[in-house]
Amino acid sequence: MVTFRVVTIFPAIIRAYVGESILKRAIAADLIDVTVHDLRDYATDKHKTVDDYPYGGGAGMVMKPDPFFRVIEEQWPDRQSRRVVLLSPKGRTFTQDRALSFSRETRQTILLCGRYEAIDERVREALVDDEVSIGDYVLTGGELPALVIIDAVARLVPGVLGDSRSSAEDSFSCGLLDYPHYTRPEIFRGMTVPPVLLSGHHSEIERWRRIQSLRHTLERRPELLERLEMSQEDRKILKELKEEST
Ligand code: JCZ
Repeated sequence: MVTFRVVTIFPAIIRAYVGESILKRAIAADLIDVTVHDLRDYATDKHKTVDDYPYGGGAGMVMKPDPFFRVIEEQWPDRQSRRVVLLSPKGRTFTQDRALSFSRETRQTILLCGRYEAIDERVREALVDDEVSIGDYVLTGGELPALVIIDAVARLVPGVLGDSRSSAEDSFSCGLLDYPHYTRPEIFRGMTVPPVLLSGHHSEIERWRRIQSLRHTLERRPELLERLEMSQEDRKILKELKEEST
């Protein structure tokens, strides 16, 4: 089972999200397990302080090391059975490939969510195995990144999506952006559905979808095409799409 342990001063943020929809079901079905640990419970003073002023001065507060050491040493003392992940804009970027490797992790994944300006460097030095960013923008804390990781990983665990949906068909799993989708009605506010989708010709529908995926990827994310394993047919379609745009 894939197990996430989230350390945060805002446990309600994590519980709210994993308590709904697909993650709620996956947890109830014992496909994944998420527990939330309030960092303040591991502060030792009467005000439950988890931050302090930075040595050397400067703006903002720094998270104290002691509560992190205490929660980890008390809850997960065995180094071999844990993988401590710090969420931070300084980490390596989280991708679909990394989501897949998290989904195959046998150790408990411990997600450390910071707040404030920074975290005492000795947490990294002594406790953190892996530092992960979800993208090049700055948030106010690690809770949303932790939820992004849990969400992206959970849907790759066999059984979580149900058998009618396969994560293998996703954008990024196949290396291309998704094609356009339509549902009823056939005409909505004067806008129609591409006739090929109503034709019942399955091979033509597949080809149309492949063309659309290649078109959108070429227009919006051309760098994804460099990593793609392309068939002769794909190469021909791409050549035509490139000629179209000139
Ligand atoms: C703690 N601010 C933790 C992570 N990818 C990404 N963007 N922003 C973060 C992040 C920001 C934070 C903290 C305070 C993570």
